[in-house]
Formats: sequence, structure tokens, C-alpha cells
Amino acid sequence: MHITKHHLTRKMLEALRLRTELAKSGVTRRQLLKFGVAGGATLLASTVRLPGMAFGSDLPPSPPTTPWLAPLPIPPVLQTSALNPAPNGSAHQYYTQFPPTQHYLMQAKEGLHTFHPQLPASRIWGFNGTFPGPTVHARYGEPVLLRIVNDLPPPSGPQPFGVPEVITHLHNAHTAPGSDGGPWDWTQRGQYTDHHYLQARAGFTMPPGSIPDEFRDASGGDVRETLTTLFFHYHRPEVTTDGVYKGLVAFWLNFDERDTGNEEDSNPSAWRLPSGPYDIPLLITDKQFDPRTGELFFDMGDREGVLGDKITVNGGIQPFLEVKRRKYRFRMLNGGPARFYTFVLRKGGRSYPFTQLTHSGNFLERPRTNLTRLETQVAERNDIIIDFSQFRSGDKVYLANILPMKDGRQPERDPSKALNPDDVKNQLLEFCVTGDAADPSKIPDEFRPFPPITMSEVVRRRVWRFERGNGIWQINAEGFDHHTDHMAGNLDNPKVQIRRNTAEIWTLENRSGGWEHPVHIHLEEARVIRVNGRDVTNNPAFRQRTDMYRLGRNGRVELFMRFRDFPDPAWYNKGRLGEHTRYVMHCHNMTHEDHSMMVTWNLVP
Ligand SMILES: [Cu+2]
Repeated sequence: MHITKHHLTRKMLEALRLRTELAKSGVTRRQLLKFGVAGGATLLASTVRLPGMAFGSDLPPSPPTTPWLAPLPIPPVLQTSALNPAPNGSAHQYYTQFPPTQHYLMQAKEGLHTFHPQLPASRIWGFNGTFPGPTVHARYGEPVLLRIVNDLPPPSGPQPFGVPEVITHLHNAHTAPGSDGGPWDWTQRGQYTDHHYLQARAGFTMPPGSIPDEFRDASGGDVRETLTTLFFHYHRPEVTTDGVYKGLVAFWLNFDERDTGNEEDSNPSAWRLPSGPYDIPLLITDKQFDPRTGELFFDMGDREGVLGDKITVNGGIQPFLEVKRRKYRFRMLNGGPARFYTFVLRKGGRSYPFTQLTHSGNFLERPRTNLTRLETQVAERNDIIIDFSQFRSGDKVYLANILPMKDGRQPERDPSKALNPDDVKNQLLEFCVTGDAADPSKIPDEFRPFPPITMSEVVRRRVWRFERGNGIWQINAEGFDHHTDHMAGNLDNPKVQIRRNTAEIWTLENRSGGWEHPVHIHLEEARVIRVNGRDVTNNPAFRQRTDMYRLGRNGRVELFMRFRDFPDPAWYNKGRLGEHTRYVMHCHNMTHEDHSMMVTWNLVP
């Protein structure tokens, strides 16, 4: 391995040492926030001399790596398993209506991962010990039981970070709180959590007449609520950044009777999107590496948004992918923790077009064709089609990022400061076009219509202010605290109560100055209807359903939300109400989420 030390200044080495000592000391970020850096020094009991410097700005660069040495890693598809002991059906809402037909087992455990051939293997935590974890292929109409076992060791190694307590959120699944993987009820080492995913579309409990018959599926759900590309990740409060950064993330792909996962499907209703080896998930996430050891390094002193200087694709730094001259579907996921990207496709100093199919797990009404750039914030997914038949065999084509970050809190939006997509530094993935292949795949002219925005369904409006206070990130002047949330009084009488099977207008306001927040609401996706007071329902850029909301600088967005199906009426009086009714909304800049820009809301009768 080739590691250069000569460019490291004393200040940089001190910054590395400080963070390493922090990880070893057991001091949490919350304690650092609460007591400040000086207090942190006291907590460290003088084991480390804390220099009076900002935490976020002075990490040394990662070791240099040569681009395009290794192929793009593609995570395997998870296979079904027998579960022993068998799952307890009485622990899950709607279990008898949607008994699982697919059973999966996954272990959260430590593994060794090579991010680049010139770097040594790093200790990571991953589902089944890999980063990214295996991809789940699921189908509507085939309910899933996923068991996640916590086999994590205590953190060890040169920089021991991470908390081995596991709870896993399937981002935006339409799921009961007990399976949602919200920031509660994590498992200790040796324990497991069973997640029951109905694989039913939202609306299956809506009364007759509320969904037109032509859009009702066999379970009663609304086919216009179909979800496609999802992902699941570690969601332990206060340390979500650490666990996801360490590798606990994977894809979950839903298929259905139109998006069948078979480009040769002879059924006339099948869309025949590129499938099999031509349907590739791309997890894009930035990391930092210790220049002394070449191993994955985590800036645990960061309080604004963790950024790394190496952008990985499926866990590889600047990998290459051999492609044929045909169409490919790429499911792009911005894995955070904080970086925004604007992707472009480059060859020979110019941009080439691609087609967007989905936004954040929802098909668009119709594909967006001839795009030459695509901006994405943390946790968003965008499925795109790249047609490599526009290139010649032997061509090299690059996926590049042109959006710089000012700091962990916000991208730099001045177009004159855009990154150069032809500079190899800003290129993330090399496509090597090598020969022809048959292409039976198609891109339909239209997908499905959206459910209508019906203001007469709205029973209530709520305003949520995203702001900074008491040294932490807050919503409506409060930071999330899982201890408070677990108190009996709060569980019996949840503070925010939303009536099941109604609609509301939610206004999200950014009161935190220039910082941007990628906001996520669990359970239900929505339509953005107004931005900064302006109606955007007919603005092409907002013709999409989403589970991620971009809260720009001092911005205000209004959402039309429907809240459906949960909790199961049979569960209303089972135990404490809050246990069976609660969900969260939070900033998905994971550092903001951890400290503590997250709020609990409940669905009740
Ligand atoms: Cu935020």
C-alpha cells in the first residue's frame, strides 16, 4: 500500500489524534454538543489535550488512489431462508390478512471491506457483513418477514466508532410502527427484530368509493401508490450517522405487475424496463480515510454534516463498469450522510442525455427524457435509463458530480463555482462501452397517474419549523429525545395525533438561516403543492411523488399528505397507544437527525 505521510501537518495529525481519542473515550457527540468542546475536554479526563480548533475543517485528505482500477461492485440479491424460531404473528399488525410468503434472514455484523485496491481492507459493519448489504427483491402481493439479527461486536480497531445496537428502517415502506424500524426498540447484541412488510399498496382500508375501481388492486390498495426503489438502513437515534457511515445500508426493490423485473415479459401490460444484469443499483456515499493507515475514518466531532473526500459507488472508489451498447436502468441512491450531488454524464467535454423514470421510490407520471443533469439530496433515489447505444464500442463515459458543498450543512449554489465534470477528481464511475447486446427492453411513454390532490379531504393543517436552538437542531423548538418519547404518559397520550385515513396539509419551514435540510417523513409519501407560497402543482419539476422534501435556505414547502391504514383497528387498545401508532419526521442530514432534528407523530382512530 502506498501511503504518504509527508504532507500531513502537525495540526492535521492533532485533528486525527483527537478524533481517535474521542472514539476510544466513549464521549458521545451529544455530550460534546451539550458541554461544548471545553466540556468535552473535561469529559475526556485529560487523556487528550483538546486544541481550540473547529472540529469540521481540518482533517487531512485521504490517501491518493488511482481511478478506474477495479470493477463496480454489485451487491448480491438476498435469498430466502427458513426462520428458527418461527416468527410470532401476534406481534404484527394485519398479519393474518397479509401472512408472509417470503422469509429473509440478515445479520448485522462486522466485515472487512476493500474500498480501493490501493487501500487496505477496512473494518465495516454491514448487513451480512457486506457494504452495501444484499439487495432485497420484493413483489407486491407477496408479504415479507425480514429478521435482522444483531451480531455486531463492540467497536474495535484503530478508531473504534459505532454503537452495536440495531434498529433498521425500510425507508418509506407502508408499514406498522413495530416493523418500521423507527428510532426505538433497538436490539442488543445477540437479539433480533422481525419486520413484517405487507407488500400492499396504501389505501387498502379506505372505504368503498374513495379509490376508483380501476385503481384498486386485489388487496384493496391504490395502484397509484406503488413504490419501487427503496433502501433500508440503521436508525439508532444519536448514532445513525455512525452506523450508516460504517456500512449498515442496502437496497430494497419492489416489483409489480407492470414493473415486472423481466424485460422480455410477453404480458402486454408489462413495461419491460431493463432487467437482470441491466438493472443496477448505485449507492453513492462519501467517505474519509485515515492517511496514516488507509482505513475508513469517521469524523465523530462533526456537528453540521459529515463529508468525505472520497465518493464511493457501491463501496468502490472510482470503479469502472463494462457496459454494452444498449439501455441500462440505474437506481441511484444518495446515501448521505450529508452531501448533495448534481450528476452529469460526460464524454469528450460534453454532456449526454439520460431518462429519469422515478423519484424517491415513486414512478413519475411519464419519463423525463433528454435530461443532462440531475440534482439529488440525501436519501433520495432516482431511477434513470442510460442508453449506451448513443456511444461507440471503446468509448469511455463518466458519471460526474458538479455540485460542490460549502460545508456539511449546504451545497454551494453559485453556478460559477460548479465543479468541472471533466476533471477526473469529480468523476465517480467510468462506463467502458464494449460491444453490442440484444436490447428487448422498452421505456413506456407513460407510467401511472398520480392520486388526485383533493383539498376537501383535508381535516387539518400543521406547521413544522426546522431551526437551531440550545446548540442542537430542532423542530418546533424541541429536539427529539427517545427517553422522553418512551415515557408512559407520552405513550398513552401521544402529543401529535393524526386521524387515520384522513388528509392534512403540512408546512415545513426552514428557520435555520442558510442551511438546507433534506426532510423525510416516514410511512407516507406526498405531493409538494407550494414552495415559498407559490403553487407548484403544475410545475414540471414538482410533478412527482416523494418521501423527501428539500427545505432550501429560509424556504417553506407545503405538502398534501394522506395518512392511511395504520394502525390496525384491532390494535387500538392493545398495550400503550403510542407503541402501535408512532412514526417520525426528521432531517436526513444524518448529523442533524442525530442531534436532534426529529419529531414523533401518531396515527390514531
Ligand atoms: Cu438538516
